[in-house]
Amino acid sequence: MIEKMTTQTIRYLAVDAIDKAKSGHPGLPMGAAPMAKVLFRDHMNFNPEDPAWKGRDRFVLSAGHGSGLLYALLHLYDYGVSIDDLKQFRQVGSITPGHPEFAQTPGVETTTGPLGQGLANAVGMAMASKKMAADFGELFDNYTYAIVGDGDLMEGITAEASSLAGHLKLNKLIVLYDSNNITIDGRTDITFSENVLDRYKAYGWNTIFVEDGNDEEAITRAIAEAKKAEAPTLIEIKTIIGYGSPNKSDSSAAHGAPLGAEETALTKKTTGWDFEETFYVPEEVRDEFKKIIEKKKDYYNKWIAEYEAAGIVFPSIKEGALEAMMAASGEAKATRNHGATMINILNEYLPGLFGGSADLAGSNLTTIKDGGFFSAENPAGQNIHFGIREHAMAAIVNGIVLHGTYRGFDSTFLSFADYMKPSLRLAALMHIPAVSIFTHDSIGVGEDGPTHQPIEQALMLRSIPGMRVYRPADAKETAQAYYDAFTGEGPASILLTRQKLPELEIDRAEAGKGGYIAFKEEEAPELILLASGSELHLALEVAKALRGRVDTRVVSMLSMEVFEAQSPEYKEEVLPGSVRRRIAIEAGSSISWYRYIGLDGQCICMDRFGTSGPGDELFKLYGFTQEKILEKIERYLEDEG
Ligand SMILES: Cc1ncc(C[n+]2csc(CCOP(=O)(O)OP(=O)(O)O)c2C)c(N)n1
Ligand SMILES: [Mg+2]
Repeated sequence: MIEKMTTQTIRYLAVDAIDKAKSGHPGLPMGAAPMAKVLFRDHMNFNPEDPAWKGRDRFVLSAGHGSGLLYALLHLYDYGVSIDDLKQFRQVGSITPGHPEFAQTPGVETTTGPLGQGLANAVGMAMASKKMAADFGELFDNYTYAIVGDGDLMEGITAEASSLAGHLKLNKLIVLYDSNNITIDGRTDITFSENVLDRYKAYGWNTIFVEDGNDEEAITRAIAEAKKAEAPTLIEIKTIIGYGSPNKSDSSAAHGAPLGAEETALTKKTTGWDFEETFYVPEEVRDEFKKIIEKKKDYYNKWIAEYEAAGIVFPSIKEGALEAMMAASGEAKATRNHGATMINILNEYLPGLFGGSADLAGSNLTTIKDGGFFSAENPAGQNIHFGIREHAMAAIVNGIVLHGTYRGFDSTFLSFADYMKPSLRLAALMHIPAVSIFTHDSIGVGEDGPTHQPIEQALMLRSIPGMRVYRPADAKETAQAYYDAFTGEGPASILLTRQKLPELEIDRAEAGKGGYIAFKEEEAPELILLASGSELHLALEVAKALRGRVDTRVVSMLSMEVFEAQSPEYKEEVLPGSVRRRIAIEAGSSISWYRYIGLDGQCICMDRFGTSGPGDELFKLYGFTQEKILEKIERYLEDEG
């Protein structure tokens, strides 16, 4: 009796919250309540009083539209989500937003909603747990659980992440599949006909099938079995979406609209829930959850005692990283080569670097020497071979960072940043310090042609709120970019060249401010050239050639976002409002630059795709030479007067 009541309490807290909000997705919570209930009750180790406890099991609701289910559980487990909070579901400023959002609700491990991201985050979390166990001991060898729906399993990112998880034998990753054969447009037979468990077997996963999503005994047994496996496990659990609703269950009508007062009343009556009151939690149900919490706390206290006895010390940051990186520079090289130097110096100062490349390690140059490669056999490895799986790579790095101990990073060619965009966006939304290193910047890539020459990717990255984008011009700017990216707040992208660039002899005192004066005018600036990366060199040459003709200042725009964060006084000092003649030079889309050039300025940029050919010839072909730029400036000065 009490068992049925606890399950129904979870279901109807979600249903009532959705009805009250007149918005939300009741179908998943109603169908998946039993699996979530036994997972939390019988298997997950957690302590609501210490949500950041390093030894906790992680839970990801990848099917984030089912947020009502998670909030009901967080309420019943005393995470600080009150009945009033449930009544504020989906309202402005509430801790119960439409989809689960990291850092807004205690107990929410990651932001989910864009389908597929959550499972890939869970893979990253499971990798971080494996590494922690290898680095700091078995106390950290926790489980990672996820609930996914049909939608998650259709998404490509899930295939990438699951393939890697199988390869890495992440045996402590357990995924519950809410298999209800329904998505928004109807039954899954209109789009989805592969045998999912066979697919996962082929990925190297352990698979289990549970025929009846209401058979709580069978589900808890399946999870117990999964915990013994030597590979990650997918448990397909057949459920009925909107379970219990006479007119909406087993149809997409239950997916994304409130049941409504009438249907809710009918559903409650049909399923033997006789309480009139909405948001009702029977006393005996409250007592039941209290008992479970006490048991969880016993385990937690035992864990803490063992942890304290073990005297585990987490390494801390050493002072002096930026100085060491600045001192290492000097020789003219491609900025990707400077990057290789910087990440290896950083590794001596910053503990916990953990990341790698999507099959381009030899090109991205992001490998940590002597760090070893992470694998089933070597879970202490610091470098990750992600394989050619860019989208999952970025989401896995989010999972690694969210896990809380490691500084995750990824790398690929800049032109493939688009493959990662949905996960980069979520890193920014969560404001987590995931770092991406993108090499093979601009038409400088050359012979591989327009498919590989990024034109609009810097713009794309800069358009993500909270993403710090760095496009360094030489070794010292690369040092600054790496230091800032890995020690600052929120995500960062570093854009690096494949072609060699000269080393600049300029004052770097203000390089940490994102934009700074790289070449000072003789008396008062009559023209400002703004540039970043490889084009900064060109801008400096041009400014020197203009001596005597027009008094020119060059501003290096290493990072627009960092510059924007400076004081209005500093920004005015670097870009005085009175100087209206401004020219931005960047071998990429001009759109980023309009915020700086004003109505009287001009862009010398790349607003078209490039072509296959040697990089230096392409710079000539598209007008990125001193001569061509001087001609343009001459015309500009004539037009502007
Ligand atoms: C990337 C992405 N595409 C589309 C959506 C919109 N969407 C939300 S839920 C959903 C259907 C999901 O079906 P399923 O996972 O089976 O959930 P169920 O209907 O069973 O609750 C879709 C298409 C989304 N949230 N994310
Ligand atoms: Mg479904």
